[in-house]
Amino acid sequence: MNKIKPANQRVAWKALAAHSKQFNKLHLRKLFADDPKRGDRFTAEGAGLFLDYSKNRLTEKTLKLLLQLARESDLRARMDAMFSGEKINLTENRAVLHVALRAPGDATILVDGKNVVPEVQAVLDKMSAFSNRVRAGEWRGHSGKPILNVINIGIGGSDLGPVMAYEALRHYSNRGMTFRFVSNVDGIDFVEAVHGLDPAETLFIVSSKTFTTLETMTNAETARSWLLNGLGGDKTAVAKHFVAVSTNAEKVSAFGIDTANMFGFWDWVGGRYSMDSAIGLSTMLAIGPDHFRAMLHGFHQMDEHFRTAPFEKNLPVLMGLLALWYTDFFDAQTIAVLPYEQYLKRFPAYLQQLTMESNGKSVTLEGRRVNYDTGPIFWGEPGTNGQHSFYQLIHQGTRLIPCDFIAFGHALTPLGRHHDMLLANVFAQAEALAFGKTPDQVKAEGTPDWLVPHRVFEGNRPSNTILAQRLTPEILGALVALYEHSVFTQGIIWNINSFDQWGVELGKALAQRIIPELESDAEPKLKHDTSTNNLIRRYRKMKKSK
Ligand code: G6Q
Repeated sequence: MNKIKPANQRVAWKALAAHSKQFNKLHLRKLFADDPKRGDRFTAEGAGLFLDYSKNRLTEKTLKLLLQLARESDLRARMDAMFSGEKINLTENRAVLHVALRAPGDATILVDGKNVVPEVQAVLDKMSAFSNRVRAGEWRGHSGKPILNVINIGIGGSDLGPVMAYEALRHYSNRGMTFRFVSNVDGIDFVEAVHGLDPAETLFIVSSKTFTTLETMTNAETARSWLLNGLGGDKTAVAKHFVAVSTNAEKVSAFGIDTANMFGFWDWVGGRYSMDSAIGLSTMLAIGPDHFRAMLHGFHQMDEHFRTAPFEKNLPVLMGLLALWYTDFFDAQTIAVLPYEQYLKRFPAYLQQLTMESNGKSVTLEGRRVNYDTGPIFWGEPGTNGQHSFYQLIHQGTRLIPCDFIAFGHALTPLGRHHDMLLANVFAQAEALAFGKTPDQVKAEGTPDWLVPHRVFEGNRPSNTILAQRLTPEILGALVALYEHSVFTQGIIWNINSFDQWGVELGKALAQRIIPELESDAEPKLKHDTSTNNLIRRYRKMKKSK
């Protein structure tokens, strides 16, 4: 590959570094006062989402330089490489083609000379046929009862997307069915997931790309025992109560699941980019194939927007650049994502994996240590709850925390004045963060002098506001794709691999070594550091004493 200039050696980066200094003095109050059109100017729309990014520390010049940085970083060419199936995940020698999962049926996307779109469509059709049968009560359990409970067993990318999508689209879900999710190897997760359920009416989806993941395989084995215990021990029951989502047919069959009931995907779908693949089977069972297809359409709309919109009007590009702007030029450590929509309560958790597993990297694609900051920490909670807890720090703390507010024009179930109040709050928060309250304003309210500093709001705290008409399956797809491509944009500029996750390996390997040390009857010869050795010994003692 071409030798790429370190990101911070690019002309635009250096210009941004110099330019960022002027923001020490430049307040959003002034930026708005000086430009009556600012609130219209810094907005963009695409795939049903409206982005207001005017309440950011930026001027036309900032935007120009950020866009120049994107161009200097070859963003357009790298996007084309991803969309055309090039193996841009260099460390795993894989294409990165989640966009193929939502491409229209007549599209052509080649991987190693083979069009993958027909295979994607075939899996979707198979998922649809299966979902329809289960939802209609035609797929019967071992004892002839219809399936009323679906439990997805998976972790990481095979869990967070499905849970988030189920919660987000619950309004559209079949309320006659129960959906639960088991991820943690902590047995309590399983115990609670099956609590009160009848095995005869329960279907397990074992979702694991590799079908080797410790947590998932442990939970799947436990689920099989639970089912067989509940159904009298007849092993043929497994076929009616277990299906698999995996790329590993051999392991699926070894577990005892008929590969006819396996839904496949491909190595070019990364775990955290897989909620729109067969990993979304639980989502499809909940909301039905039509809504699932609508979600894919929303993803695709945003893919097309990202691929074709000029950078200055391109939502993922703009959001990616803004995230980078604060991370690298203002030393911001985190970004808060604050959905004013209760159904999106798991969206921040989902985004944590998408953003941090993707861009939590400290070497470039060529393996050189970066000397600039990469992936910020993402976190958040739905509004208005967060307002009564951590917003204090965002408003008056010492740290700069850019916020993404997400809100909708309509509640899915309107209830009196609730929605107006909810939206009033989101607009008020963004306004308060940007403009704050000066000492003079505080004094003018009759506040005694000694109290004034405590009641001052500096303001100048940046935020994006994302609005959509209502939370539909399409809009959820567009929203997820927005963040996927924003993450991509950042990763390209930082010149890191957003698509591997070697950082999760070491702990996994060490745990495998420690498991027998905890379980062996004989006292093990421990060769860890003294802290780890002591902890292991103490745990062994704790196990023995009641
Ligand atoms: C995501 C990661 C990771 C993965 C889980 C589960 O991008 O690869 O979170 O999804 O480790 O892996 P399996 O699906 O193979 O069980």
